[in-house]
Amino acid sequence: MKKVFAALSALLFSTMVSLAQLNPLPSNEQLEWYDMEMYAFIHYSLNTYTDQEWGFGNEDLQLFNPSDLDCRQWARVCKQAGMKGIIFTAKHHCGFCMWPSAYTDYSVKNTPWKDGHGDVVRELAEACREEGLKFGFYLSPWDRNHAKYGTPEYVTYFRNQLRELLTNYGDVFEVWFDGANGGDGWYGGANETRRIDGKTYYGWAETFGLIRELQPHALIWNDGGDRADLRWVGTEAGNVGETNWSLMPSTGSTTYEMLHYGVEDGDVWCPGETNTSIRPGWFYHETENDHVKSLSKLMDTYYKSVGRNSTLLLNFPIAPNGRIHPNDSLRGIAFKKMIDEVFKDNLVDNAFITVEGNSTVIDFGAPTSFNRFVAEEEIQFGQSVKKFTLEAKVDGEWQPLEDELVEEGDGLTTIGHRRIICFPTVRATRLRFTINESKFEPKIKKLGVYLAPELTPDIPDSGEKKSSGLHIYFRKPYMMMIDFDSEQTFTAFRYLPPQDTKDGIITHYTLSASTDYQNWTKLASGEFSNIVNNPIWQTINFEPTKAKVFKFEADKLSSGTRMGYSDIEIVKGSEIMLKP
Ligand code: FUL
Repeated sequence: MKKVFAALSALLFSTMVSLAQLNPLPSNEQLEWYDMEMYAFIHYSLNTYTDQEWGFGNEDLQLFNPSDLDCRQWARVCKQAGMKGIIFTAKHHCGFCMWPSAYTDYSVKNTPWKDGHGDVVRELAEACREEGLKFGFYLSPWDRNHAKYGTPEYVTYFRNQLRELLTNYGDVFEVWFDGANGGDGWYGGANETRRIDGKTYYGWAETFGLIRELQPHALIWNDGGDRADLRWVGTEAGNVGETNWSLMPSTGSTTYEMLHYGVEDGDVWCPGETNTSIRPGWFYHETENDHVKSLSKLMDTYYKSVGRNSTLLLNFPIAPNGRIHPNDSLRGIAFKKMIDEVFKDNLVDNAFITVEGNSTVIDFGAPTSFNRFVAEEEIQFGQSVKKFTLEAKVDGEWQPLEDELVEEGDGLTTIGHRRIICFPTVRATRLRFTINESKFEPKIKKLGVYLAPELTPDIPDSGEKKSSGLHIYFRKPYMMMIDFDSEQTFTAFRYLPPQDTKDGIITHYTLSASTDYQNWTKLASGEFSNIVNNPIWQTINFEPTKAKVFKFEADKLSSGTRMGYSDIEIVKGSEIMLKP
């Protein structure tokens, strides 16, 4: 009898396991995470004082001495901007620790700030608790300061730091392991390039185990190895695919397509988190103060993240004085106000609903204007909907509606936790929502119909390509020449990498100038940090230089064999531009 029972329970267990594999489900922590909708990233480190995106690892500790560091201001601003938590760069690639780690001297404890007695991580964790925000941290696996980076000793160091952060600062909701890994750096003075295999070097299974043990409710974000709880969406531009499955295969490498659209028949729940910055860069640069994203851009980002079965991790950089700059805070707060405004009145609340087969008809009783549709699945039972349609009854005729934010097709594919569809305002008596294809019996939790105020689109810059007025030619696939009719004085060179492909993006460059094509002066050489994931304008400043021709060489490309560009600008005159 016992044997029969054991066999039956084994059968039941294996059926449950295979059912779970067929329809993987989110954990409670993942369900809570979706409901956070938006939370903030905060980028702050020595880079803030060197005007860099990636520090090399040898930046002077004396630079860190903010006059007015106020983590409560960060938390208040983030809360007012609708953020439900903060993920802080406890350590960025430069290796500088924003807490007094016992395992390195390269931290706040050896800076003039508070005479070395300060701890930014502690101040922020406390501020978050006071404001009712969740707290998380970013710990860069890549460390350009550490002498042992690349050896097993560094992995022990990395885990020791992780342990400090997981035990000394209260509850942690998310741990973020950046995928940028290995390359050149200071490495304790070695000043060399070190390559590691991001999938194996850090021993992710054991590293994750530490987190599970010390903070069992923390979600792990990782794009460089074993599948974690959350995935990158393949871009830092602030959008995930309109088709967005929360599933991934539990093992194996991931392509951009998998990250951006998820994998319909994946065997683990691993939803995409959409990360982007409120400005072009992740760190503060004074030159970007007038480039804080507009309200319409932020709303577009919201629709393409929270509105596509994802969450939005929106970065606020800290300015050198130790506070969020007013331009960013005002825009962030206006963003939250606009979201509240758009979703203030759900027109479904006063409508009459009927269900006809796979269709739900929302009858408004009279011609009603609207331009947003929202649907939510009961995702605790899995993600089911593959394809749906929307139709509005205008003057007695059914008219199809399409997602105006997608370039191809009608965009009406997956739903998941929440799907928001934007379309031009229609005046209709009814709206029909039909589920055409699903993986299993779908369960819809909520429907919404709204009338969003019209937003003036971004004021675009003239859109004119600056390079079109330049005489550009290539001597070699990795050497660009730009020549002018006459000798003139120049002060800066600007490069906008290709925007639609990673091929040809220059990550390391040399720039030289000449007045006669014979004698060349090297003006600069170096790295364009994070240019692959965030392909924004890069500025190379130099002392006012007389030149007739510039030689711009690609010392290293991200991929491909030919240097690429979207735009080039060469600044004349005597005024030096600030970076970037
Ligand atoms: C990237 C990093 O290299 C950037 O500096 C930034 O931290 C961003 C969030 O992730 O991969």
